[in-house]
Amino acid sequence: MNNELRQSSARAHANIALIKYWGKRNGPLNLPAVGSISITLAELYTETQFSWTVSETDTAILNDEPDETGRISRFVDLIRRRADIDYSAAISSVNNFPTGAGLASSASGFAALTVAGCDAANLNLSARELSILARQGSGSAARSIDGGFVEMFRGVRADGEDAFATPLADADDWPLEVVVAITTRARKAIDSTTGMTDTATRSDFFEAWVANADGDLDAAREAIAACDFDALGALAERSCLKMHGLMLSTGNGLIYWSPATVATIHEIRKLRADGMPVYFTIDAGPQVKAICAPGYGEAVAEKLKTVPGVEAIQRTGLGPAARVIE
Ligand code: 2P0
Repeated sequence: MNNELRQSSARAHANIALIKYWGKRNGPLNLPAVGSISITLAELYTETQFSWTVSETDTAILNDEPDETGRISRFVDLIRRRADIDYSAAISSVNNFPTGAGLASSASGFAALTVAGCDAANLNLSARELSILARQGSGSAARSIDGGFVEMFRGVRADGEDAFATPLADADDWPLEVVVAITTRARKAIDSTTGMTDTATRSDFFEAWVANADGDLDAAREAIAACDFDALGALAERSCLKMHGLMLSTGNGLIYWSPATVATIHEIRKLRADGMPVYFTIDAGPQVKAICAPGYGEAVAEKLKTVPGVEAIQRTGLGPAARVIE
């Protein structure tokens, strides 16, 4: 039992996968069916304050709204068990970007919670241990523990100790730029966890998706090592389209795109045909993320602003690892 009522705050950045994670090999431990490769984003982040309290219950306020799902409290149980603490937790978390709309808020959210909670519990965990813990909150959160270019391993073990993320390259090694085209700020109808379960059990294409993942990961790792923008961009676009094909092919036919999503895809392909180094990726939501070669973010943002239905544009570079803040 730790008698000290410590508190801590952490900041973790959102990430977007260039080679996508979709589907689980184990639900409760959040073990991914495929590995993934992501970039961590500088300008999109979550800040979380975590305090131990003598209250009877946990409280978690996420962007001014109480968490009524119990998901946060179940995650804090993992920290309590590990640190042998039986206090309740008071958590307050703020995203500087729209929540639950395909901008990876669960990634930065659970990564920030992991770092702040472990610090408040006086646990001194390695980045790998933090990633394994964050994964149990949300699969993509394992990647937001690290900065720059990050690879998440699928792992084969039943206990998940080999399913963690690790950095491939620093943000400064290859300062790609990202332009996020926000096409709606509404929360998505089907959350990722539900969508993934639906896909794994109901898409005829799921086995092919899993069988081809390692080849995409190998090729993306090589493209990052060589700073080969066209190779990485083409792989990212294809991984995104394969994932959305999988989503479309479930029994429920998951369609995360809006008309403006499709319009933005076509604009990005037109820009590329005109010589602009830009590729798109899209997650479980309607926003389009344009991946731009260094120095092209501003020009791409100016073009995407004019696409009908694009409500807002957010530009970002690549960001750092999750960390404790004052
Ligand atoms: C990714 N996504 O690789 C993929 C691409 C969305 C589309 O990881 O069930 O919120 O908590 O593990 O991490 C979003 O899924 O899902 C996600 P859970 P998560 O970024």
